[in-house]
Amino acid sequence: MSELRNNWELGEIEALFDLPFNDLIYQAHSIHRKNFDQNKVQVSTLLSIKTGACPEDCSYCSQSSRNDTGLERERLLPIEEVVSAAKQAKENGATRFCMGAAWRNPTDKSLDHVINMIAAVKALDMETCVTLGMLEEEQAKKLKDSGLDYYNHNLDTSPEFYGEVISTRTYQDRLDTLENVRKAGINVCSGGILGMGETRRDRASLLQQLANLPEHPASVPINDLVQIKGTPLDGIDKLDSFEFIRTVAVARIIMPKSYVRLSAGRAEMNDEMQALCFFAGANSMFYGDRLLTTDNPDEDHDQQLFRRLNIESEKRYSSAPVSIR
Ligand code: SAM
Ligand code: DTB
Ligand code: SF4
Repeated sequence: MSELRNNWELGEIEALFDLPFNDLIYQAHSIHRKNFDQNKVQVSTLLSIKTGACPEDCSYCSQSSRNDTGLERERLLPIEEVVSAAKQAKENGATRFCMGAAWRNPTDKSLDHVINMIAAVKALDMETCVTLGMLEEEQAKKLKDSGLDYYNHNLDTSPEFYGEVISTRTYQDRLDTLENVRKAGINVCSGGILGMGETRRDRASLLQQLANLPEHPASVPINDLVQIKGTPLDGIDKLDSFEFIRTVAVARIIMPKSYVRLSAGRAEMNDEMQALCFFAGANSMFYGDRLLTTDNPDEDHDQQLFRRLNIESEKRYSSAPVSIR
């Protein structure tokens, strides 16, 4: 059994990043196969349940009202639309349905609507995940009582680089939300975005923050920035593919039992790069031709990729909390 550590020093993580590429992915893959079936990938499908007009100023996001991205705003979706999208996702093979809302935080009234959605999706025997922005302790408890399995709330980047990306909420706000989620007994899903102009040290520092939380997040989404016209980060230099794969590998090594999710940005990755990410320890991904507001590879393509790599999607309809201790 691999040892789970919550006391990673930045220098140790940077040293992993600095390893020769082959040594790094060999180490990551060895840890991966000790902890998981290396030929299985968990698949989640996303749905934007409330789109656009977000008061936050995240400089990567199509949904911030500060960014003139031409996105049409939508009100909270009716529950019937959510259920029909979830049914479709299940038919297509997803085991988890993730609902995202462009909010700074949910109001108590909107939370009640989301709670009804969670109950309806759970009734389809799917795992549920929501990402609704900052949460108070009481709100997290209500979500737990509704049977929610996962809450996604990303740290996004290192504490040092964070101020370059977002000014309307602090890093500590994010850590507080994660604490409220964890204390309520909901599985934490938290990761970040690469390719926003951060340094390798920032990537190491983001992973350090995640690994040194009191418990490793059950899932760690690693997003490659999707550049969106009208956002301040549009046009920034793309991150080198091998650096992305290195980050996946380091996440796998320092959080050996967490699901590492190959998240946004797959539409611009070739199949070979995705295969290397799976080898380096990614074992989850978003499946379905849409993320929240941008495109994801289409399902036929992903099914073909899985067949070419003999990868099976993980069938796991349990709603029991995943113990990663
Ligand atoms: N509004 C809520 C929040 O920010 O917590 C939930 C939805 S928000 C869209 C969820 C996450 O998606 C963000 O924290 C960010 O990590 C990721 N994301 C958003 N836009 C992205 C983009 N253009 N490229 C990559 N990841 C992105
Ligand atoms: C996460 O880390 N990535 C997902 C999910 N959590 C909510 C969102 C990606 C969004 C990509 C840009 C878009 O489609 O708007
Ligand atoms: Fe709003 Fe979330 Fe987009 Fe930030 S990432 S602007 S909080 S929807």
